[in-house]
Amino acid sequence: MFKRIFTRCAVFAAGCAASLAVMAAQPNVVILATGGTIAGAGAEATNSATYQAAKVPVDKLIAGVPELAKVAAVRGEQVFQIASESFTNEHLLALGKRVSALVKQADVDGIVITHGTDTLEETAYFLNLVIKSDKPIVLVGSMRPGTAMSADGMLNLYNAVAAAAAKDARGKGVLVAMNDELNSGRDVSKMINIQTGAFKSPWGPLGMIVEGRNYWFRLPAKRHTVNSEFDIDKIDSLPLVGIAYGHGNVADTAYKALAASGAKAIIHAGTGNGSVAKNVVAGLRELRSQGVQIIRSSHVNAGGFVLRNAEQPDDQYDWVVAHDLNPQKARILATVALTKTGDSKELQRIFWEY
Ligand code: DAS
Repeated sequence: MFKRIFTRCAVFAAGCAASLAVMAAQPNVVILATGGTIAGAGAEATNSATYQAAKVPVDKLIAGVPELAKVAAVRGEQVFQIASESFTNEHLLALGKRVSALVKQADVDGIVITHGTDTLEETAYFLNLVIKSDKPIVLVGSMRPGTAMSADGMLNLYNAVAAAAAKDARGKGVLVAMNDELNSGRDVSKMINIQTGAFKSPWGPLGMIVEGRNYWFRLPAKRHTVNSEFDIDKIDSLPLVGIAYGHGNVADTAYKALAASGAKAIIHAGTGNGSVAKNVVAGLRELRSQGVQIIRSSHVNAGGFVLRNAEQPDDQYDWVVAHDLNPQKARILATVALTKTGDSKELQRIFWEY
């Protein structure tokens, strides 16, 4: 009888040791939840677009994907519970500082941020610029709430955690895991606002994630994270930068209103090659003379590309071009860059390098 009890204890102890060994071997991933559709809920399974965002708490998100435990030891923090169109510069700063504190911890191997899809691309680029770590930081959202048929949030979250737990995701900058793709936080944008394949990079994804494994095809070419000159720990406020849309029959009204509201820079979301209507040029030059930075971007959807002195004499007007960054990305870079310099030539260098 003693022999049987001893054998059972030995088996139990071996089981505990094995599970402890697995847990000890598993990477530690922290999920920072901010809200969005991935935390959304609709009334019916047919409601793929009619729902309330930012309802489901992080512990329920984690409980909803038990398979996460197979790829990482996961814990969650509810940083915000908002729809991401309502993100402010203060939200960006608070989230950035939490990420910065966590990546410094030896018991944190990677971070996942669940986020609304509307401004996910902005937050991803912001963190790409200011977090001084090569640990994987992966943003993830969903295009459908978890209550809908063929919801995409569960698999997106599983993929994001698997990527954040993987050593081969280190040093690639901030990543976005949506629809089985791994995109650069710099390049990716929400190109279609109703499909699970909404997120695209004009220059293609960095890789794919299939059944929890990463497959890489290219690396980021621009400066990010550890080789960025910006550091969230040295930023305590972010300047106001506005965006004004270029279109037919445009006037300089919006540009002047943004400047009057205190914008330190205005992103011109221009047509084509960031073109500026001739009856807006004088207004922009006047704002530049008052110290407001003018940054030409393009609102061409699948990827604008603005060249200096192509259709506008940027050297003569002392304007900056946003290179391949769309207006919302250009706003993020200008906001971060202006924490360090107000010199337009320095700003242009930064737009070429980041
Ligand atoms: N309102 C959107 C947001 O929170 C919902 C979503 O698509 O995540 O960004």
